[in-house]
Amino acid sequence: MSEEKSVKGPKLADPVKASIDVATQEMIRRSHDLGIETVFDRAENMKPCNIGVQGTCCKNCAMGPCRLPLPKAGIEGEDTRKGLCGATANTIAARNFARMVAAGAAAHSDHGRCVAEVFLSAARKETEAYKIKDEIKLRAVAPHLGVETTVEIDGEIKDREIDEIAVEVAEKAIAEWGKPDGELLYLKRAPEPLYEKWKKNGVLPRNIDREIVEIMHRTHMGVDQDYKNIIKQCTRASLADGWGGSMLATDLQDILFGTPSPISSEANLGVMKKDHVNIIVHGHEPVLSEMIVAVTQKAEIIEYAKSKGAKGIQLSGICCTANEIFQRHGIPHAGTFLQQELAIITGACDAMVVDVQCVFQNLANVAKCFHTKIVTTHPIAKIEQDNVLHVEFDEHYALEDAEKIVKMAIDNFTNRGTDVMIPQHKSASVGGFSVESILYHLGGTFRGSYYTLNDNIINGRIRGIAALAGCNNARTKHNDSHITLCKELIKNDVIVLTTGCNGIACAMEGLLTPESAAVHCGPGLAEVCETVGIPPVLHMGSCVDISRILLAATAVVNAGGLGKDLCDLPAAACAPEWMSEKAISIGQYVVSSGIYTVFGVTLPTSGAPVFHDYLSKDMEKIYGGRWDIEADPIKQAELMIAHIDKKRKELGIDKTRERVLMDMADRQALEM
Ligand code: SF4
Ligand code: MSK
Repeated sequence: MSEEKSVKGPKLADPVKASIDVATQEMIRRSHDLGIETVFDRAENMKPCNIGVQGTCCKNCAMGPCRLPLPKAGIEGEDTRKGLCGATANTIAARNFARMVAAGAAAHSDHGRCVAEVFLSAARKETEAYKIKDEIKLRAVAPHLGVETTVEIDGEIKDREIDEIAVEVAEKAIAEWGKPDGELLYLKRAPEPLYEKWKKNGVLPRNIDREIVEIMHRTHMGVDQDYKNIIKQCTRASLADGWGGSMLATDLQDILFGTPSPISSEANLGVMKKDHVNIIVHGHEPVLSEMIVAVTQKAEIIEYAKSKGAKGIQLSGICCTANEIFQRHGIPHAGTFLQQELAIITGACDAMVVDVQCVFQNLANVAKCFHTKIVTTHPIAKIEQDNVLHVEFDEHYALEDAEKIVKMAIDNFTNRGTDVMIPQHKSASVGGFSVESILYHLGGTFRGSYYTLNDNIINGRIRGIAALAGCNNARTKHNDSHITLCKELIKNDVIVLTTGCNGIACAMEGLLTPESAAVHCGPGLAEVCETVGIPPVLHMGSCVDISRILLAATAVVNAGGLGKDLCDLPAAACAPEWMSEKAISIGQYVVSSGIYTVFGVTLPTSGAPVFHDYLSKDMEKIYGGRWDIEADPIKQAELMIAHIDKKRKELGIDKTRERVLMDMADRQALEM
């Protein structure tokens, strides 16, 4: 039964209506008992602006804001709505959408740039803290950036020194943000027909920064006033994110910190420990969190914690920082985006260490009610409240900075009050499914391709592939769509690849375990999972790691039998609870890469139906992928499965068949 407290003043969220997660519900109740406001309550008291939701409010000059809501009766005849300058609803919605793409691409790509700069310091041996960890991946990535891995000496081909390769890779990578000519080097990693499609349509990104800057120029008052032309630039900037900044971030992080391979852990607020120093890292860049992991594992630091009366140090994470250290070290997830305030409300969080993106300013207000120290670490992301500490992280003194932060948290353990309540709920999880580790599990080192995965898709045991990603959104029930959609897909034999907060939600629900296959999957997928020993939901990392999904999909194409382009695959994507501008950039590059993509919640295009139709219909004719909008998670699954079935039919694999081992000739016969 739902509950709502009737008190005067601001409305309080109903815990049962706010989240499907019992730990979250418990902590919302506790926040009410303690009189602490959270995002769930704010969502009750502030409703979104209807015109903003429709995407048709323009504030790009001081003659506005010009607001162009859709008339209640709809548009009959010609759409005569216009702003003071004459901008149409389509122009305004497209400009707003483009600015979201620019912000999202900037966030991912600036993250990538930061990693590239640290990588260069490590390659040049200017820092002791960071070293090249995965030499195999460095050698694999180098050719994609035009860096030779071998050298001819006296007529003999020899491997080049790893340090030499690393410096050159770093320099080539950094150049991708601002080189004066050419195109992004990673674009050629895409299947050839897709690359050619981008080329033909004039959307090959020139460099990462330029495409983002150009969006800001084109959407300035009085510049680009053709929604189709604006969306073309959205495609170019978003590709610079997915196949540029994000992909570089993933590769360089893997080389520096290790390419993920399957690793087990736990997820939800119950991972916090009452008798331990609890440190939570939150944000996105593993450059900082990797150092915190290293410091918290040092024997003398653990001893220091014990000297303060703690039994040890419990490190956990929120948002994509959590995904980064989960996939490489098995550090547990404390929760998703919407649980950040709740982690402090446990009373047991001694320090929350944040860097960039998805960090609530209200953390500072919540922390005021407890002993929790909020530590900002990034020069571009400070919080103005005076109870927030800023320890600026410098890669040249990374371990020292991390040690300072960890010791601060340990010292703060003794200030913890007695009113501590950590929900007991947590679930086991297995993550670390990089493109490389999927190759090991679902491919075959023998053939060096995704052979087994393709074989199981062709024979129908696996119906198709779904990529799930994205945030939580306080306008929808926390984790409800993530979990309902995911369960519906695996029930229908669709294997799920997950990143971001969707991955954390699935971890909290126990869907990242091989055992969950027998409980939740259709018979085909269950059999594959059981045979290979994998979960039906493969956690592939953080938001920038959606680049892994692009490359995994490319590997599936290259393995043969499922078409020649990403748009041929029986695959679909969804961000059921999205909220961030990064999600819009992701959606645009996934669609422009040929994948049918459903967004939940709402899309800021509804006030401009012609523009919306362009995204949801016309884009498919150009790139093979298209946007769709559907708030109901069961319907999202139905749409995705219908698309997967359509692609199976086009591939000629729509008839359920007995499993047959196919040789290359059979596969070639299936090629379109
Ligand atoms: Fe209004 Fe045009 Fe200015 Fe936008 S750019 S605020 S539509 S006058
Ligand atoms: S953290 S962008 S809330 S997925 Fe990448 Fe989660 Fe969305 Fe932030």
